[in-house]
Amino acid sequence: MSNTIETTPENFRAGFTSFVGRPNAGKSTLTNAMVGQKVAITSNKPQTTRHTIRGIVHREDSQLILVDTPGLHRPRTLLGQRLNDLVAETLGEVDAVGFCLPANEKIGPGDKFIAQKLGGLPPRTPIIALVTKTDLVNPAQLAEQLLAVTKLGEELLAPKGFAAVVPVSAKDGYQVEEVAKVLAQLMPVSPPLYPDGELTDEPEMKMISELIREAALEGVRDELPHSLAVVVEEMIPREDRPADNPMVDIHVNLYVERPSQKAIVIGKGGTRLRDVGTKARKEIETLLGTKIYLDLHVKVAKEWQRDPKQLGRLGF
Ligand SMILES: Nc1nc2c(ncn2[C@@H]2O[C@H](COP(=O)(O)OP(=O)(O)OP(=O)(O)O)[C@@H](O)[C@H]2O)c(=O)[nH]1
Ligand SMILES: [Mg+2]
Repeated sequence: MSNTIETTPENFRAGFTSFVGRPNAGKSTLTNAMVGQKVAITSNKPQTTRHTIRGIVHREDSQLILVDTPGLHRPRTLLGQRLNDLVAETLGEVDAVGFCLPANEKIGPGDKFIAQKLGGLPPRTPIIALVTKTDLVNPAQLAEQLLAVTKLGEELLAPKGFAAVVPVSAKDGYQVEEVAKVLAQLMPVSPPLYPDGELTDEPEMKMISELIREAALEGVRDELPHSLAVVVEEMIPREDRPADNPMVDIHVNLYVERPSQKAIVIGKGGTRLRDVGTKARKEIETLLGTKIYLDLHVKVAKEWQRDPKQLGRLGF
């Protein structure tokens, strides 16, 4: 019988950090890189993340709970408003904030809008700036962006400014560990808040619907990404399968806002939807560690982004 007594070092630090930033700033990609596993889906479409996702970063002397949030922007729909409210709510509850600004894009009104919101946080919440995607710029451009970001902090987060400004690339791993270190130092002294090895508290059904949405986002354009919602209706273990080779039937609805969008998602003769299914199935099988049968249906939920009742039904 093992008889180990769990002990934590006296100076162990643990707490919550929220990543915020404009849509597409690289929050979810950085979250995944720091956790070391995909806990949040990513895409080059804005507003990919639609709920807060906790990714847990375990280190020898710290535990960081990263709260990845939807990109903040001026809302145009009820969904957009709900997402912004969600971020605001999250910000009030964390020990530090990581404000993500891409190295390859000039600071714009969208960033200032966010910086102003951050300026309204309790003064004890440290805010660090993360200059993301450094692999996309040369050293001179990076230096210029670091200066511009520092200046933004001095202007809008006076008198303290940013607690730190850290360049990072989630793509090539540059400084990912440094971000974890800087944030860990800002966490309160506390024992770990999650069991060792737990990387997220995302429910399985949610992860599955997200992997399907990620696959479906690939290759669609214009307003379609915003119009897409995915709901796992049922997961049923298939009967009569050998115990060492189980299979799960997963029934999923993909919602779009208009019949024309339904046609795009399905594709000619159903080819697009089949490709989405194939791609998502592989990822879901890896996640669950069993074979699955994925049954995808596309439905129209008219204007769901603006309709309180439909938003509720879709989980917003
Ligand atoms: N080259 C490069 N691309 C990156 C990096 N980080 C993210 N990206 C890309 O930037 C795009 C947006 O990344 P996400 O992580 O989904 O951005 P996000 O901030 O979570 O976006 P929302 O959830 O929509 O707010 C994707 O196409 C990523 O592959 C990086 O370090 N380098
Ligand atoms: Mg995201």
